[in-house]
Amino acid sequence: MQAQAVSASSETARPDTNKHSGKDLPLDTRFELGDHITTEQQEFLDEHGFLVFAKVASQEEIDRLAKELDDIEARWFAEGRTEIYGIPLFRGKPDGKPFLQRFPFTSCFSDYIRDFVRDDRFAPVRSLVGKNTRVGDEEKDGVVVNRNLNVPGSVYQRLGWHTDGLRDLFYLRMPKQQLNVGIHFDRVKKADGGLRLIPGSHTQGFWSMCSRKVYFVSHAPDPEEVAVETEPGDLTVHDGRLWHRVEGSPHTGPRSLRRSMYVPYLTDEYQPKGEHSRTPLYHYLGIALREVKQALQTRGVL
Ligand SMILES: O=C(O)CCC(=O)C(=O)O
Ligand SMILES: [Fe+2]
Repeated sequence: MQAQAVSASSETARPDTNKHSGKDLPLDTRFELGDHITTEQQEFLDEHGFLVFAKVASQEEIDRLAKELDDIEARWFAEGRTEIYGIPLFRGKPDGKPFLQRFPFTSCFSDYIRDFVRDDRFAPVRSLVGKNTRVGDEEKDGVVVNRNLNVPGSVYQRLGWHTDGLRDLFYLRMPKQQLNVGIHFDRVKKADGGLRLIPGSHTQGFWSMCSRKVYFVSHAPDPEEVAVETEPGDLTVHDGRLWHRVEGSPHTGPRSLRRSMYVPYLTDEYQPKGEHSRTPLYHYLGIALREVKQALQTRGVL
């Protein structure tokens, strides 16, 4: 079965009325971010585990964020960095030129990004996470930017099925709600790949969360998945307990570029990382896989 598309063409700018329950709104509803979260929006999130807010950032802001990334990339290359605060950089080599594909902790390296993620417009989104949220600039992986690209030499075209609660599952505890707030830089329609998620899977039980898919290995479309379509500047919120994946772009070259920025708004115990933080074990597996992939690509096997 084909994934439904959460489409840009559906209604936007829904007024704050509560004539019907947010649960009944179409899965492709694009909400408008106002100065508070409406009842409908909260009900939609509770039911389905995600929300899409249309055009929360302007094109100028997206362009500026993209430029900040280029500057950070140049700086990290000049310094010969392979990891930041223990988190490895995903470094592809499209056309033989180094290209970073996952940037952790960006707000520690750009004042613009640091200020941007603290802008007042995000206050209602932060209120979804909790009462006194902080920006986790140097916690977890910080403000992360992904650059998916489909060209030979890319190390990050797509991402397999997962929930973001793997660490908790490892310790045999049920992950708590963790809301991921993403800013999307590019126009990505269902046919362009992009974020896929299984609505409602955030309320699944422990074993389903462990075993419904093979973490990161399984890429096959699910009959219940929806495709989250985005326009530049859209903001998405998804519950980390949802099953989700990133479908690779069928295009190649620049047309396949997909950039997403995730902001950790946190309420739990402050756990900062720094220059001397150790690399989490599971990242070594990722490093090895990316190296094998690149070696195979270089030899023309992939
Ligand atoms: O790129 C995205 O939109 C999602 C990435 C993701 O799910 C993750 O990094 O855990
Ligand atoms: Fe994820």
